[in-house]
Amino acid sequence: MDRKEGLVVRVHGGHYYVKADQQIIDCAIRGRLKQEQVEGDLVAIGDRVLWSPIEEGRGVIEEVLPRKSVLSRLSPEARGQIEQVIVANPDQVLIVFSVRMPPLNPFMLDRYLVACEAANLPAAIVVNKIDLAEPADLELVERYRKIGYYVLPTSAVTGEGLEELRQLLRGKLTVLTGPSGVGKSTLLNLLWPDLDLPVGEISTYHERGKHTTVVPWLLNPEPDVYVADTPGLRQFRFWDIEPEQLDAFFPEMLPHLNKCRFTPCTHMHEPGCAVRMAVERGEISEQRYESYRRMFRHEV
Ligand SMILES: Nc1nc2c(ncn2[C@@H]2O[C@H](COP(=O)(O)OP(=O)(O)OP(=O)(O)O)[C@@H](O)[C@H]2O)c(=O)[nH]1
Ligand SMILES: [Mg+2]
Ligand SMILES: [Zn+2]
Repeated sequence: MDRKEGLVVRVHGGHYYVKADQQIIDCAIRGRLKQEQVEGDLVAIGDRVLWSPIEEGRGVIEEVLPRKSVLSRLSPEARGQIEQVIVANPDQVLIVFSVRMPPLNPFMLDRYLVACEAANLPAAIVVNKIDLAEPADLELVERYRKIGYYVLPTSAVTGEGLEELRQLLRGKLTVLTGPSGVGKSTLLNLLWPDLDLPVGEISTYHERGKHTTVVPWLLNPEPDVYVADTPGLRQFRFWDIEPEQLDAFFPEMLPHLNKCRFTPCTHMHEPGCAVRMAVERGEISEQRYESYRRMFRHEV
């Protein structure tokens, strides 16, 4: 049989749009495949698939090739906990915040970072609207660089950081995420005007009820750039992280973890806690430690 390889760029209402040979093929799924896997987790954007043509522009997906990574969430409508894959095979997550309008909430940024660490996905941070920054805001950029995160200040107004952003996206499948209104679509439009994404309005994703399965397009603005623009934090598998696992998702805490007097140590109140001593010495930022405490107590 004539099977070809392709990339799933959109999933909508039982249709799977597969990009192959610069064409978009409207595909269904072979029934046999459905029986093999749990519904909802069959095929996601970012999946590489083998498909057979039926007629011009239409085909059937025969097989999903093994995934190297996933961004998933717990299906909200499922009884029990069913993992639903939102994006297959992402290489990295780009977390976009703006320095002002809306102001950067570091506790929320830390939730995104922890979600990426927990999902084992490399994360980088874009701090947009840097044209609106005041000197005190730049301390925040340094705080995250010191931990080891790649932090890229950008501005759609001055053009700062745009070429670096393009370089960051090249050769990869990137999940672009972050709060509404921070300028994600604006930045993509500046880099690739043909995308013509709507900006300046609250994305329609945010208006949907949580029972809607929200699956974004996989944008492919140039041959080697794939970007999935996902609406926000609820796409991440996050709520099932146990408090006791949290410390491992704060990279700057790792070197201290085996030095606490008690094992296990929650780093909340125990005497002789090496994490708290590192905070007192200024080696771990007080704000990051406060994020840890809030997440530990499920307060954020
Ligand atoms: N001053 C300034 N304004 C910006 C910048 N980037 C975007 N904006 C403005 O911020 C507003 C929101 O931009 P969008 O691109 O729609 O934001 P978004 O992140 O895509 O928002 P959602 O789609 O709702 O998630 C628009 O009015 C933009 O003009 C920037 O670098 N500086
Ligand atoms: Mg947008
Ligand atoms: Zn401790």
